[in-house]
Amino acid sequence: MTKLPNAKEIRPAVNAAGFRFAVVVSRFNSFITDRLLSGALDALEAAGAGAENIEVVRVPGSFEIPLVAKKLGEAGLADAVIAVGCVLRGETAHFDYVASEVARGVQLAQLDTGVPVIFCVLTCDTLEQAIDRAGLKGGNKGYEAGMAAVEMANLSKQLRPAKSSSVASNSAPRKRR
Ligand code: INI
Repeated sequence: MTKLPNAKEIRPAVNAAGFRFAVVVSRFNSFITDRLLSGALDALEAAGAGAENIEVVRVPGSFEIPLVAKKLGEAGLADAVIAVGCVLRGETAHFDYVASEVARGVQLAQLDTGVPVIFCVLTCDTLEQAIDRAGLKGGNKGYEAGMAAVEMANLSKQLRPAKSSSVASNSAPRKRR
């Protein structure tokens, strides 16, 4: 049981109305990424996002996702971006480079711009594993990503810096000089 039952908790709403979203989708492995995209769009629609507030941008491969996510964030075109890709392990080290760079780049994009970028890039050993995660057999990671985007858009709005500092209210009033 918690020792501080009255501690303040910031709970983001799961309501997408009024927010703008962008989905950056890799064409590489589109058999999988198209399904992840559908899942993400289903989630945004279920949460109340308007179609006119959703932008879908396609890129050649997962490696290209971070740059576009960053540009969307910088341009203020979205309250949250969803990065959709699928990297499948092949016989060479290419997988490792693409997988690690897209993860690193997506994290940098959101930290640099302050706009949440949801990581919906599958990194799988086999096509079978990707199929399992793209809603063809079980759950769709795209749907989860869509919901995460709605939550992060709300949370970011709630955590926007206030015009007058609320921290200051905890400290002694400053004397005028
Ligand atoms: N891109 C992917 O999204 N998934 C892959 O599995 C993949 N593999 O295996 O090569 C892949 N390669 C393309 C890469 O993302 C770039 O588009 C390409 O290297 C051009 O920069």
